[in-house]
Amino acid sequence: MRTETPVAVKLADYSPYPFEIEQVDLAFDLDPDATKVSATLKISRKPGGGTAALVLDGEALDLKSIHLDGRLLGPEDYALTEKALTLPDVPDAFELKTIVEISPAKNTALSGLYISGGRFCTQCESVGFRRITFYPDRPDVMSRFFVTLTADKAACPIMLSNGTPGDVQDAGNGRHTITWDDPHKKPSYLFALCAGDYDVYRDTFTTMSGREIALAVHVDKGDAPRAAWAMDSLKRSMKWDEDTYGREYDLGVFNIVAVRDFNFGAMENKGLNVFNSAYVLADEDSATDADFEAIESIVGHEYFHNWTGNRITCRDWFQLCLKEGLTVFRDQNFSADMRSRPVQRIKDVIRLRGRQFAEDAGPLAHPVRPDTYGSIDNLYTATVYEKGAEVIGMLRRIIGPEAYRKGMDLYFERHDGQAVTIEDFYACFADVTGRDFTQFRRWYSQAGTPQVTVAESWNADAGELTIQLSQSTPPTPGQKDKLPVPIPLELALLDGTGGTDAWTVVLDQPEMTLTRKATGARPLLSVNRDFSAPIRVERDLTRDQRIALVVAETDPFNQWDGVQTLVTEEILKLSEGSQAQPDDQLVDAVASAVRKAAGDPAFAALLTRLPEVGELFLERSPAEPVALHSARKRLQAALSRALSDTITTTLAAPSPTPYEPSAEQAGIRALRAAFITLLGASGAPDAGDTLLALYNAAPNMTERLAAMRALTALGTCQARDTALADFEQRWKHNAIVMDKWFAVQAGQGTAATVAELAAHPDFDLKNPNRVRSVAGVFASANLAAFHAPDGSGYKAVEDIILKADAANPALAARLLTAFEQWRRLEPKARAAAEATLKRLQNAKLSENSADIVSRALG
Ligand code: 0A1
Ligand code: ZN
Repeated sequence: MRTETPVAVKLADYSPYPFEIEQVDLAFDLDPDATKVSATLKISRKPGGGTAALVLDGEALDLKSIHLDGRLLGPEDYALTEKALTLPDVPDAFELKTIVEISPAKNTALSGLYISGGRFCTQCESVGFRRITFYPDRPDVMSRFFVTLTADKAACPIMLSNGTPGDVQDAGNGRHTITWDDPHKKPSYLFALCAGDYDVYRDTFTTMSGREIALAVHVDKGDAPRAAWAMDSLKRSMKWDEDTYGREYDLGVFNIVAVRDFNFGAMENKGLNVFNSAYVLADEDSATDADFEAIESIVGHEYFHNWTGNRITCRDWFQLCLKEGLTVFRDQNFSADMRSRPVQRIKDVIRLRGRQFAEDAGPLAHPVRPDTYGSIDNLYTATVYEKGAEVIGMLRRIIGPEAYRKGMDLYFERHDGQAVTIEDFYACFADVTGRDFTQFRRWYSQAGTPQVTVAESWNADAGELTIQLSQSTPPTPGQKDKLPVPIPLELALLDGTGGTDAWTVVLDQPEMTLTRKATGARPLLSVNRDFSAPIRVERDLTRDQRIALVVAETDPFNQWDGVQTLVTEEILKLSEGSQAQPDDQLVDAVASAVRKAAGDPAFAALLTRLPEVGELFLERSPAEPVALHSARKRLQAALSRALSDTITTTLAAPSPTPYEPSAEQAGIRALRAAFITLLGASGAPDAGDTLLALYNAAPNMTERLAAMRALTALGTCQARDTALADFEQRWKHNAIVMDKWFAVQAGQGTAATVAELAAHPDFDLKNPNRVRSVAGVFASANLAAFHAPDGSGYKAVEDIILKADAANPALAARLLTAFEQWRRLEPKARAAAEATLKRLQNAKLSENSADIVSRALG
């Protein structure tokens, strides 16, 4: 039997909820198998609310009783379906009390109340609250919550919810009870509870108005020392939001809880952020610098949601980018301020191009604010998050930092405590600038990555460069014709000796011609500096012109991007012949850029990076991942040989001690790790021994993992086996670190490797991190094997998806997005991918997964 794809929800159908929920009193009698939830709602009909029935969402709830103003209702008073409870006839103001029973231990979907690592926790965004109690589970219904938790004293010495705690009271029978009061009205998706036995890492933060906030990070027993960096990141986030946006924290306590089983990175519940433990725990032995960086950014992201998401939330889920795009923009700037701004920009763009550009170029493309969706869980996409952040960045570039800050101040002042729309947000910027953002808002309604074509001509007599710009956006599903969007383009004329004449234009027409005077010889034109807009730039330049531009470039982003373009073109060329060898001149140019950047090792490390097959893929149709992978390897080997002396000298120097997770030290290690990778790619006969020696001597996880990954890339050999066995032995008791062991192998091996890893005793289908580290990494970062022409890669992933889907639809649906590029593939892989998708379409899939499969095929 096949599952029907979900019914589409439409933005145009929005209508306000007819009732006000003035107050919610929730009482949980926590038990893993049978938790009793009693909910008392003070409800009043909104003025003009007519005679509408009261409809409450509810799923997988075992209803025990309903009282209306103290009167027990019978089945004749309400209608109960699998998705809702309807009371057709209710007064204008009343109190409704429902009692339901749920089973956290059986909840494998990780939405609603579940158990992870033996402790209770919740995940309510977007629609998990309805799996806890009957409620209008939509973000525009905001209410005051009081939450009473009762649990076994021994199993749950700590019981947390949103807001401020009252005193713990004895409840008899070895149980105790506590009430949490959240003074801020909130939507149900921000509700959370966590209860269990934790180790707690505590600290305090004094806000700009002098209030002392009690901070606590709750982790597994024995893990407290590894929570220090998360705490440090939290305190820096709190200070940054005060300094940069004037936003102060608004409760007396702020709690973080780390859980092992979590579908996403973390969740911004009011005053009680719940984190995937991979984004909380770190120390030099067990975490890489990339892990430290990710923790800093995610802790910041969730904290920043307190204002952009919680105090002001979304009217409906179509407005998801209102909180997510804006909050990603805020966390990216936090990271840039904590570290190097240009390096951060490059990393943000790598992520955007790798994930969002791919999404925009395939069947799952959708606007930043879609006007229809099937399954809400599938809307947490790179487009909503990453492109959503780029759009805020463009807004800021167009109006300038001061007007941006004024607009944000007005937004906070005008909409505090409300659930609003993108239109409300832009009205604030229109009011402070007097500008009209109607055309700008096309960035929210049109999918697809705009392409800007740049042509130039030089008039030597007039000393004038004429620049012709044109834009077009390719068709995407459901959107054939596109209108021009306003594209802020940062441009500069470079004289080759460091002289830079920079300015910004907003390309808001299909075509535009500019002229710019220059003194002296013909200048070089630098376009989309700092990646000022999320576009693809098309320029007809020769390789020599591109090299000259890289040499003359004064914008670090464009310098890096110029190298990326050069190496991309080279790999694409190499992929046309299996024996073709890289051009020496090109390799030397890249090697020399790397050497020149030695003073900024984090930047130098990025210069050694070759685009991933996933990015190269987008430049070809039909695309041959196997040929692209092989071409990429050949260029990597050539670059390794060209840099061999530099690599040897750099790696012979000691790694910085004592270890600090600072940006400065991380930069030095990033270059060391990049050189370890290149060393492995050299093709030298002794590479295995050298890498094993580096693996054994590595003083931190960043370098150890780089060595293990490089060894794994060598294929089957003794040195690789020795390192993998050693790593497993050392870390078998630490799941987060073991995820790396699984991921390294899935990222380099074949379908057989995936099958082997899935058969490992520590492979756990119920743990999203573990499933992602095998199937997710294989399908998104090992494209030559995933898209193997014989279909073996698809089969390996299909087997895992089918099993995962039965337990956790959100997880399986996300894995399925890896199929999104199937139409672009060479004929054999394409046929195998299509056959797989069709098989999946006929399987009994969850709504989430069916939604992705039908859109991918669509
Ligand atoms: N709002 C969170 C992301 C998130 C979304 C959905 C989840 O479960 C279905 C969990 C987390 C964030 O942006 O961090
Ligand atoms: Zn978020």
